[in-house]
Amino acid sequence: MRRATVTRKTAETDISVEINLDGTGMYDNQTGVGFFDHMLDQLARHALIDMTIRCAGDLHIDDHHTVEDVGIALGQALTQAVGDKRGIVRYGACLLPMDDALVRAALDLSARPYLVWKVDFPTPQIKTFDTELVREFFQAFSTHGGITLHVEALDGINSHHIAEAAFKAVARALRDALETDPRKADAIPSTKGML
Ligand SMILES: [Mn+2]
Repeated sequence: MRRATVTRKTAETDISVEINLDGTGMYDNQTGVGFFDHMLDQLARHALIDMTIRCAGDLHIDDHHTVEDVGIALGQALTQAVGDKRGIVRYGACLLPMDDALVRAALDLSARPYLVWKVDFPTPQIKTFDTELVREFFQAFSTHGGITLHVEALDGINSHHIAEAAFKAVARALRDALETDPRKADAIPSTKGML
């Protein structure tokens, strides 16, 4: 089983992340930011990653440190759990509709972090959650997870749907990338011989 546990404590946040990449998408995510928990639940459920996250963050300031630092810790956990990437598919992509929203995600578990983010939100907030933090999460997650990640919203008029479609699209792409390639289960998926 590809599992990892990461704890990360700073003056701003105190985080624990437990994941199992070979799970069934069970989740228990409690960060103190309701909408963000809802998004992390989508990531777990649709990537079929078992995920338990706790964060005690400085929410009296705003949600920024909590969202960014959970992205860092979750990315670190992914890097640990995926190990040398032997036998995995490596690439994944998904075109995901959710009502009005349509989001495309394509990713490479390359160890070369790069984020292309073309997602505009029609509103600056979803309830009290700042929509600009969605990008902050994926920037941190892709950097520390070693992911080349492209996300583009092709359509959408509702911020909740656009954000949720983005998380689900990345989740589905991640699920495919993490699968074992049945024709090459014993090899690192690179002509370089390492990733
Ligand atoms: Mn929702």
